[in-house]
Amino acid sequence: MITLWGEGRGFRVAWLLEEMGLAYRVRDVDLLAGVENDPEFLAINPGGFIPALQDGETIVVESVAIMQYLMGRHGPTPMALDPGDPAYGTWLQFLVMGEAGLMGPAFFGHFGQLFGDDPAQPDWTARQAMGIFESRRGLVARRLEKGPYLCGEAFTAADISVAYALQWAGRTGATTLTAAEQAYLDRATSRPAYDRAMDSCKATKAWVARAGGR
Ligand SMILES: N[C@@H](CCC(=O)N[C@@H](CS)C(=O)NCC(=O)O)C(=O)O
Repeated sequence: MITLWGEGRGFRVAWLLEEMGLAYRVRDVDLLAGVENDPEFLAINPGGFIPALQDGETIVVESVAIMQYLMGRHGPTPMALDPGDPAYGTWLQFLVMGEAGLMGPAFFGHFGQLFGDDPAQPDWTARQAMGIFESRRGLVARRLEKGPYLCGEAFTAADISVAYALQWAGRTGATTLTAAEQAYLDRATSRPAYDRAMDSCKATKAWVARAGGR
């Protein structure tokens, strides 16, 4: 049985697990309670961050690496494009960019602005991080002018990676989503696998409900 340790970006993993029809359980990890109080989790990821995936003897951290692991180890799946597919490069680019160019920068940019020394005057790092988020977001917008999903007509894991980041940015107030981004998220999250992942990720579901979303 696959175990997903922790939610947060682990929601991406739960969504993919549901899309692939793989059995799993979610083990809650409460970072706010102090990860040092959770030795069972620290034995899985001594780094103390979430998510982590446990699949038999294999443990993987980094949400996008976990996604690639699942598609490689438990595929084939329509969530992954074949290297021979003309859109393979685009797929890989947006799969990685969802975290490296969107979620990571938005997290540090937004919280750097909110909790920096002077919220009225965000420092260089916070401004730079939000600038990176905005430029990558522009690439997503240009891509979505060409089709309903990042790789055209087919919904893939690249959409899970990017949609999670856009949702987070909208929910936290890091940005105001455009009508096109909102329409994209509405399409992506209308999938039954999304609802099932929400049901598995109880902390995420509660947070989203507090934020007034779905
Ligand atoms: N790039 C990582 C980011 C992981 C990350 O920052 N997770 C947050 C919660 S969603 C966390 O555990 N923060 C505490 C820490 O990094 O020590 C991923 O995609 O999995």
